[in-house]
Amino acid sequence: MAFEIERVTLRRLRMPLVHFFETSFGRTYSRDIILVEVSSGGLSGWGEVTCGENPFYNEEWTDGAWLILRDYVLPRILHHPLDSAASAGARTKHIRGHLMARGGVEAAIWDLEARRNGVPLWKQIGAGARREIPCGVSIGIQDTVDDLLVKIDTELRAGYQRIKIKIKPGWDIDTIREVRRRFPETLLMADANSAYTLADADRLAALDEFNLMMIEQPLAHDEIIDHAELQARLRTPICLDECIRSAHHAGQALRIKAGRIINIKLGRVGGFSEARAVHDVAQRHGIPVWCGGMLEAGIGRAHNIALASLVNFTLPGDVSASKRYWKRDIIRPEVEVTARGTIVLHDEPGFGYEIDHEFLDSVTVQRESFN
Ligand code: OSB
Ligand code: MG
Repeated sequence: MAFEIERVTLRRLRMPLVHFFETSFGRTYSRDIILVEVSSGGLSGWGEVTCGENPFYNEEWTDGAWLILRDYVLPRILHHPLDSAASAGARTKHIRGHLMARGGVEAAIWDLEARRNGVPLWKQIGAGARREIPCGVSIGIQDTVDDLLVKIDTELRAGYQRIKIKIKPGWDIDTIREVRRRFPETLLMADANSAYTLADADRLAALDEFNLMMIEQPLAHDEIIDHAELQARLRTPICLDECIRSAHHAGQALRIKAGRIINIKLGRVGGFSEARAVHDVAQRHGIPVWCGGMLEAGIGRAHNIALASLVNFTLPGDVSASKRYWKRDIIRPEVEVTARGTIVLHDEPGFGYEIDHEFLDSVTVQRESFN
């Protein structure tokens, strides 16, 4: 049944991380996160814009996302009849890029649609292939290898099924050798966030001996041809993250064998419709996917959990417990991980958790409603 978005509220939250998170492109101590609330017929759907505070992972950043939403996305969404959440993405297709900003709105509309139908979001997107999502953790670059080993040990004791560590030139071969010496059997992978070039192929091939599950996005954020060349020289599977922004990209990358695994991030591809399409392309190629993370607060985290219950999300993802990021999350209950290293799906309508409005208000630094 068609519906119309009558009001959109944007909120900008400021939430300090419990521990800094360092990647090859820099260190984050605190997150600035935009939440999108779309309202229609007395119901609200919620989405999270997953871009960083700086345009370093991709070109998007919080300040820019606010402006794109205000000036370009929301005018196309408000008071326009929508047949379904699946048709929402097309309303902003004329905007080049800015997929995380657009994806935050698209995801909110899916959440709204699920609530209108009284079903959990995972059901609304056609997922629910498993009741429990297998979970891994992403561990940033630390000040010392000892710090890293302690962190890995803590996460394994908590039950997480696989460990991803961030790497960059100088924090790679020797670091991974130490990790492997201490944890010979652990499912282990490394994420370079585009820190290398094809000239580093020998250095990356030296990682083959450590039996990594995969190396994530070793080369440029916008590059697939070099990844194909590198993959041909590595035994370790390459997992593509930054360079896959659409199902079309995924199809091209898999056709030229640029990687053997895809990390799907809801925001990076512009929302649930495209995430599902990327998932389907990978499945047709016999390529497994897993759900990436962007240090989300509770709402983005809950959306990731729904997404990760699609059938081809067969590998443990980067979706983990709220308490790894936040002293207190904006949802109740917080996202928790079982001793088996899984997150159990919730059955409530929409994204499946309550918003802790009092706490949300206390971390909101900017708010604007549009109607
Ligand atoms: O490349 O997967 C990435 C965080 C910010 C930006 C990029 C990435 C990440 C992570 C963290 O690896 C995943 C998470 O725990 O949310
Ligand atoms: Mg990554």
